[in-house]
Amino acid sequence: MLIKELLSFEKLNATQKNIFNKIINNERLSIEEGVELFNFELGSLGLLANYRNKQKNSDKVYFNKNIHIEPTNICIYSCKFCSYQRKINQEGSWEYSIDDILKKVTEYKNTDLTEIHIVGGVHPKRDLHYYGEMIRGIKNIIPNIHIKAFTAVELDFMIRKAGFSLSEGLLKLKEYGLDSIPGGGAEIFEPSIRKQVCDEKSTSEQWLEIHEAAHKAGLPSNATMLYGHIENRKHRIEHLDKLRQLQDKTNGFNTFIPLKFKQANNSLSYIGEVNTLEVLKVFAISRLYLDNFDHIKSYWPMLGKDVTQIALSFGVDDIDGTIDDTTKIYSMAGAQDQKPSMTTVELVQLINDSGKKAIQRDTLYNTIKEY
Ligand code: V47
Ligand code: SF4
Repeated sequence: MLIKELLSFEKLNATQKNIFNKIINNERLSIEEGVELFNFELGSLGLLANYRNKQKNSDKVYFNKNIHIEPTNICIYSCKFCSYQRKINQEGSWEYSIDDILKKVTEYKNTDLTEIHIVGGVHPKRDLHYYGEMIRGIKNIIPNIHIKAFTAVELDFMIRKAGFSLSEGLLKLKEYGLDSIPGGGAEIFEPSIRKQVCDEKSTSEQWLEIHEAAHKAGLPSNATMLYGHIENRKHRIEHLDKLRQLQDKTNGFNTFIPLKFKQANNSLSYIGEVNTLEVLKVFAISRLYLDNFDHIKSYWPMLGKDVTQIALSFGVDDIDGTIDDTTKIYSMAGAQDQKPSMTTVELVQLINDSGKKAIQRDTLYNTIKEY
C-alpha cells in the first residue's frame, strides 16, 4: 500500500507497526498507543491524520461568520494560566452592560453573521437570569442568530447562583435562547495537574457532567484541552480518552479544539511555550485518537494564520470564523495578532492556498456556501 511506503513502514518498531495497522483498519487506539504516537515522525503523523481526516471530511475545511462577545473579564477565580481575569475595580477590568452588548449586536443586524460566541469571566454578581436576559435581548435584535455561549465553569456558577439544579438551569437557558455551548473550561482533566493550574473552579467531573447534561437537554457543545504547560503527553491522551468516552455516550460534541498554552502576563509564564512541531503533533494525534469526533478545530486567533494553514495538513478541518476583533483572551496572553479578524476572502484564500476546499458553515456544520 502506497501510504506504507510513504511513511517508511519498515523503519517503525513492532508497536508502531501495530498502531499503523489499527489506524488503517479503523480500529480504536488505546491510551498507551495514543502516547506512543508522539514518537512517530511528524511527517508520518501528518500523513495518517490527513488520511483519517479525508475519510471524515474529504477536502472540506469549514469556517463560519461569527463574532465573539466577552461581557466581562471580572472573575472570582484566579487560574494560573489566565492572563485575562481581573477583580472588581482592578485596573484593566471591564464589564459591559446588556445595553452595551445589544448596541454592538445591532451593528450586525441585516448582515450574514450566523453565530455569536459569548465567553467571559465568572462575575460574582451575575446569575443565569442576567445572562438569560442578555440572550433574549440579542435574539430580539437578530432572531435567527445561533448563540453559542458560556463555558461549563460559567454555567456551573450562574446556575447555582440562581438556585436551579443543573438540568433545570440548562433548560431555562435554552428557553431564553441558548443554542449550544463552547468548549472552554476543560483545561486538563488529570486531577493533580488541574489542582496545580486551576484548583478553585469546577472539577473535571463537573465539566463532563455539565456537558453530558447539556447534550441531554438538546444543547450540543464543543470540547477543548489546554496543553503545553505542566502536563505530560500521557495526561493529554487521558484527557482525550475522557472526551471520547462521553462522546460514545451522548454524541453531543461538534468539535474538539486543542488550545496551546500562551505564556504572556500570567503566573505560568516561566514555563515558556511548546513549539510548532508539538502543536502539529497534538492536532494529528487528536484527529487519530478521537475517532468519534467529526471535526478538529484550529483556533487561528491563538495560533496565528500561518500555523493554522499548516495544521490543515495535520488533521484539522475547521478554522473557526471571521471573529471580527472582538476577543481579548489570547491577545492578553501574548498572541501575535492583537486585533484578530479575517474577512471571508482572506479565510477562503488561506484554505484554498492549502489545497483544500473552503466551506462556509453554520454552527452545526450545515453548509451555507461552497467556495
Ligand atoms: O477555558 C485561557 C483558555 C479557554 C489561556 O468552543 C488559554 O468554539 C491558552 O473556550 N493560553 C476559553 N489558552 C476559550 C474557549 C474557546 C475558544 C475558541 C473557540 C471555542 C469554541 C472555545 O481559553 C479557557 C482556557 O482553556 N485559555 N488562558 C492561555 N494563557
Ligand atoms: Fe476565570 Fe476563566 Fe480566567 Fe479561570 S480561565 S481565571 S475561570 S476567566
